[in-house]
Amino acid sequence: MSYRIPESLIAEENARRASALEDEYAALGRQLKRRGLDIETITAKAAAYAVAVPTWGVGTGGTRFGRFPGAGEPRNVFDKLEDCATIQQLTRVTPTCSPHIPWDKVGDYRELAERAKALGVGFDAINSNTFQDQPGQKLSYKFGSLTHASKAVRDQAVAHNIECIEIGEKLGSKALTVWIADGSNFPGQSNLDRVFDWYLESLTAIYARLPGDWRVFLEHKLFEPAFYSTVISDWGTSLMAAHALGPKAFCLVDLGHHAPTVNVEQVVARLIRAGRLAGFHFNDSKYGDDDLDAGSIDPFRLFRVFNELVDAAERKAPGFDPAYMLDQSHNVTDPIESLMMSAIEVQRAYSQALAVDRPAQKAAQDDSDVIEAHRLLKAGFLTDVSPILAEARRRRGGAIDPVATYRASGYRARKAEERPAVAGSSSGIV
Ligand code: RM4
Ligand code: RM4
Ligand code: MN
Ligand code: MN
Repeated sequence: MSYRIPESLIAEENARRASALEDEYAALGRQLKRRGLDIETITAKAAAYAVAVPTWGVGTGGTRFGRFPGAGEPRNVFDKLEDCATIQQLTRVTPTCSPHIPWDKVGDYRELAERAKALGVGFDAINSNTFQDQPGQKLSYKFGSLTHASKAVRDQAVAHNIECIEIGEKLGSKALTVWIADGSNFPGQSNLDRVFDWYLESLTAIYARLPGDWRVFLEHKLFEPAFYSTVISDWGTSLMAAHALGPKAFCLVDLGHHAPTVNVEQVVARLIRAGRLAGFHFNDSKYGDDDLDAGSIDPFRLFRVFNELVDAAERKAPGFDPAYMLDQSHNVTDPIESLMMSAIEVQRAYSQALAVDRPAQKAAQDDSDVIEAHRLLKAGFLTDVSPILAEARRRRGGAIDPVATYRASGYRARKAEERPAVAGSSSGIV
């Protein structure tokens, strides 16, 4: 039997922290009340919030220079599900995981779906992969996939995406996320207009196979691995494609996929206005697509994104139903610890955005009172909502302090014994 953290350990750990939490929660409640805000409303919303864990995130990642595997890494998708379930068990904010094909390919998807159910996790959007060649694959993606100059390669990439939809149906997914590495490294290498035609042609074929209640998420990225041009480089290109494809096509915002000074929250506001915001791949970055832990570099940016989301939810923006996912690479940390922290950082940004006095801010905006409007926004960001997050976890059976509880359990050491390292493990981004 593989090790799972006993509920009794969570209860014991929580008991030691319960009275401090009660004290801090009551104090925060009083503070918020003085500001005209109700703590219980924010706690209920924070508790109902969910963000999906990427299955590829629970393995140790790497860079093009190397990868330093961690102990007890998941060796296959069943191991990955266990780790995802542990993250959910302690944080209660990650009830689903987002699978990646073929990294998570298995012979029997019914067995996989049953295992997930038994572990208490569901499946979010399924991700296709035409940015690597797989063993035994007939044609190479070296020079592109859905936009390759050869029709045969494009057809192969389309067929892979359709296979992903079929797998996703068996797992209970309701969306396909398409990120392609297609682009060029040299000016003149490809025709910037023609590749977009091929993209639309390929995506049209994939779109035609979407089940009625499915959506397709188009993920843009400005550079890497193509270093001169990327076919779906930015939200404008993504939105053009979504419009051309139809109402089930939406634009996915991976926070790391923009130029460093881009105002991402404004991109989010525009996509909401267009009714085409698919959702997010949360992560953080300092220089480029660094795939660092969400909220570790610029928590204020994360907050500003959520400020737009809360605003959209409160004004009931038409078609507003974003899917929330993490997408980051853990090269030097225990991925479970990183993912727990990141999920909580995302939930924190949401809760801080709920702590903005919006009617007062609107009045300040209408008066062109710049400082007051900004001050009200910052008041939300500067609210230490930690007691709200801990209380939301506690009420749902999670850990008041997930990282401390995880460490106390010795989970990783147990997995190191249970999961002897295998050559060519499919875990992580390598
Ligand atoms: C580094 C650096 C070093 C080189 C390695 C492979 O970025 O440029 O000089 O040895 O790459
Ligand atoms: C890409 C992109 C995709 C992810 C891969 C692994 O940069 O963010 O969403 O599937 O990485
Ligand atoms: Mn991504
Ligand atoms: Mn990325």
